[in-house]
Amino acid sequence: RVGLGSGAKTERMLGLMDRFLKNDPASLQKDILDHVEYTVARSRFSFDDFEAYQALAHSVRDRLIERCHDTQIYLKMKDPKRIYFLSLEYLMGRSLSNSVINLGVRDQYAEALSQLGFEFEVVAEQEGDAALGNGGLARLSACQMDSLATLDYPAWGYGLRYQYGLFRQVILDGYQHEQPDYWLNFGNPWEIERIHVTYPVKFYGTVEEVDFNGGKQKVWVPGETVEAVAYDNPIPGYGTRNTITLRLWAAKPSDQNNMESYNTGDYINAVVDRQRAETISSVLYPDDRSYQGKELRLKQQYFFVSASLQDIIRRYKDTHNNFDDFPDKVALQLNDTQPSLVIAELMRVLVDEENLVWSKAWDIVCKVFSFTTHTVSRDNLEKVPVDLLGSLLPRHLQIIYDINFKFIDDLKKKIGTDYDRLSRMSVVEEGAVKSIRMANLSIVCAHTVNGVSRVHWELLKTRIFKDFYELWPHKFHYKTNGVTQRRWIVVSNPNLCSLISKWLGTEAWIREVDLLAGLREHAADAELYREWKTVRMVNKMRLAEYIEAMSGIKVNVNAMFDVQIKRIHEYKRQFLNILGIIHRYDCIKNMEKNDRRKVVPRVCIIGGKAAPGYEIAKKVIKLCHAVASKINNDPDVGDLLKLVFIPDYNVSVAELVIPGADLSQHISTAGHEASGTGIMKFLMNGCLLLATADGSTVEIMEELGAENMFLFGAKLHEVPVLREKGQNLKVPLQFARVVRMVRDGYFGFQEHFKSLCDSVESGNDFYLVGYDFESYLEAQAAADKAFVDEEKWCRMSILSTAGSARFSSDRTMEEYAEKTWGIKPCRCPF
Ligand code: F58
Repeated sequence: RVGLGSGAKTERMLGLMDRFLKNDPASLQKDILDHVEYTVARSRFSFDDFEAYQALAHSVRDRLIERCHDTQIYLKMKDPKRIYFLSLEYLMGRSLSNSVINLGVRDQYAEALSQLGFEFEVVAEQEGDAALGNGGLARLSACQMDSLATLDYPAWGYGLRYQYGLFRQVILDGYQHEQPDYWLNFGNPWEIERIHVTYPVKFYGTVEEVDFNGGKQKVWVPGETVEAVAYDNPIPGYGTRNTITLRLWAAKPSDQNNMESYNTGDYINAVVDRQRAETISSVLYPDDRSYQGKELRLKQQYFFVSASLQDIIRRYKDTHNNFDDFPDKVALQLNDTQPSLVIAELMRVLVDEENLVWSKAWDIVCKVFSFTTHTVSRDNLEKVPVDLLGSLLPRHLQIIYDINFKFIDDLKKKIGTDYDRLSRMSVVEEGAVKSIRMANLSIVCAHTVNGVSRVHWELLKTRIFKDFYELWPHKFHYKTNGVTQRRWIVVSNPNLCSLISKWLGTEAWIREVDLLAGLREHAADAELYREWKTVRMVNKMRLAEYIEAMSGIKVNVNAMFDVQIKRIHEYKRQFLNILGIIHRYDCIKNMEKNDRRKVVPRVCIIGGKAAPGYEIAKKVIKLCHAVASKINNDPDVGDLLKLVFIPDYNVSVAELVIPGADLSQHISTAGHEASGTGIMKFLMNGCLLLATADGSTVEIMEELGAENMFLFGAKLHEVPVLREKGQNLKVPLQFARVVRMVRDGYFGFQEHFKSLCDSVESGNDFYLVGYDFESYLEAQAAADKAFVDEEKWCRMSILSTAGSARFSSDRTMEEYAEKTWGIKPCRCPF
């Protein structure tokens, strides 16, 4: 093996430089053809677009592997403090375009392909999405990985390699149906199976006390062992050789159990039984509402956490022989509470296996963890029933009890015998189902608790974690979320990307995003307007083609494209959007023919998945289809209004839709969206925003100026007061009218929509759909007015992109690195 270290070795290493794979079009072409022949096993004289994709992907993969290895060798030599990002969900989407752009070889590949008679865009379209997550939290992890790599941070991502990602949404008769996502069926060239990187993960069993050093020591005697196998997904940085790794674990049967059953003669059943181990990593839970206390889910969590920690400790031990420096070398980031069992696991390893005394172990644990929460509601916090935890992980339950015992003991000394408060803050919740509060456990042990926007931080301090904030105000911070401009401009909107670079006179903004603000000085330039509008029109045409291909609906590209794409949720209020569309339709119908000429034509686009068990959200999808079929077939309306539901919304659909949107809606009831990140992607792409003052929108408004967006709705502090009013809350007549239309069966399915209508009836309208309706319509009218003034609209659009720099995940990751993790960039010099 060649390693780095001594001068001579480094020399030798540098001598190997010219072994790097070459990136000129001729070399790339040869690589692609080799992969067609030897990897895909098709003839190089005859292969189709999909096979071209596979070969191309493998050739990119070779380059990624090379960089991954170089990065790891360099990091090993430098041994900096590393950040380990633990998340049970990642929504990576497609990898090809992103990888070749970040590697700086997109044009070379496009040329190589074109000489072979293929078109890069067509080939890239062959790729399916990696959808190992639900929504915002999962896509955020993916954006952050891209930023960590680009900014040269010594980072690792850890997660689970689900065999089935988020379900595919199929619409039949307007109803959502869920189908499994067989994403691995055609192979996955973006992962590297590390058959030698495996760890045993144990479950069940008992805890026994044994004599140790003159005292007693608790020992866990597990009942079942499953093997975790590493699959590495390289994440290339842009403009750097650094390529970090997202290591995902798959469950495999272990050789360590069931040996007995082989000897009993029941060979077949023994094999089948072993194979069941694989179910742990088989499917992603598709609910993004709250955590479920299901055994399989808990198994997934522990499986992922245990394997990751073994890997992290193994790497640490490569260069250290005790744990004194652990907090100086390792930062562990908990992406919400799903990974929080790792706290008990690290305590167990340090105390039971490494024989550290409890206080020393606890000291280490308290220095390494930081916790980010993504929720605003106390009701959605994760609770694990004690019975479940006790049977699956008996030793961990004891450790959590011990942590809590000491915590409550200290707390009593500080706050006395305020039993209500003590019981609220306890890690253990007493009650019908005794449970562990994973958020409390995380807060107790983390040195930092981060919210995801400023508003979210306020809510953490004043509502959700008020008791903890009062105890430890220094722990609570926020890092406003961001998204990566590489994926959300460079990959998804190449025309806008070139235009921005042209007007800024540099491509440097792709790494130094603050440069985007430079567009402001051109915001009144007529030439930029012309070019900006052309780019936007081309994107709209691309979107219109997609809509027609998918739904058969022809849309007018001169109409305003008004988009709401995100998970379907009551708090996100897609229902409000649809009721607004019904109102618009109703107005058009009741207008004199001549007046219809004044209507600003709209194409309303809605997309998103509802959790499979979320009845009311599924009804919203059905309503959208019912209303669409009425409107889209009404000759009175024609091109003035169209409603389109985009099925199976995912990352790659977002990449197509966002650049083509004129207006996007982010209309959650104030106080319900922790941050929102979709809005940032629209902002970067010069789409105007119609939004409530919720989550990160408040900060976006400060950056852009309220005059450059369309804001409406009850403010955060008004919401509780309005809810108090209940039935006495005044709702506008137009609202009553549109709800009545749905209720009376104007769009059919009267019985089906009853509960939906009931949910916004006065006294019952928790999300204040009725109350906000009037100001919503006003904001929509303001958007119509602005759209007619093309110059004004274009200026607002340019200012949106120019004002988006602060919402880049590069900024978020720098803040985390500096303020939370204490890590520094470590750039591979090769
Ligand atoms: C989302 N949370 C927030 N949770 O809703 C959104 O405002 C924020 O922008 C985003 O995180 C990123 O910070 C979210 O997506 C989940 O999906 C959980 C999955 C597990 C069950 C509970 C919800």
